[in-house]
Amino acid sequence: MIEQINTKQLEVLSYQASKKGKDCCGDSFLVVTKPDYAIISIADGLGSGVQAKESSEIVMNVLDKHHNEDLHSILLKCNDSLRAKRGAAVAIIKIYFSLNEMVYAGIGNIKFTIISPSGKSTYPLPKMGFLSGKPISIQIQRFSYENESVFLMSSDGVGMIASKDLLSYHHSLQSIIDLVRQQNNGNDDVTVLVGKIK
Ligand SMILES: [Mn+2]
Repeated sequence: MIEQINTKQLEVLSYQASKKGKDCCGDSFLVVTKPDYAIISIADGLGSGVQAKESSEIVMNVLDKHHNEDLHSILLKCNDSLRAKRGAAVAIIKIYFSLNEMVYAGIGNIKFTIISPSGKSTYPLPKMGFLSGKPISIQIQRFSYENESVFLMSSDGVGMIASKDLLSYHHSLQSIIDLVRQQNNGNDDVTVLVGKIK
């Protein structure tokens, strides 16, 4: 399933597929676009199937309700929401358009890379672990970006695709999605968000 979001400031394409033999994907994602900021996030529920989906969906629902808050308090709320649930890995970016800045926080294995028009790539590393209601240490990373930067966020089912290659300017957003689809072997849930900040 491919979905597209296109606003004045942001274009995002998403692709999601379930693990082979599963009728639902344990990953969830959310894109929120506002005039002055945007939120982009993927959560990967531990395991697969319905219980994984439940955890990742809870996180996205919390995020959807609190996207106007700062990333630190959003993450604490997401973590709290998973008490007595399976748990989830998550990465969130919040883009502040007028500042040309974004903040990033990640816990667990969701990859995020952003490449500037001149080819400079930034890939903030997540903290190890996952959200499960237990105390977490949150690390917020803030960096500036140039307009026309391209980014990729993906769950671990996307595997060993070099994001640098993916994001080279020879590819359109659609061709990046096509490449991910071609390489998908069905061994895990797959979620990918590729976007361009205009
Ligand atoms: Mn996974």
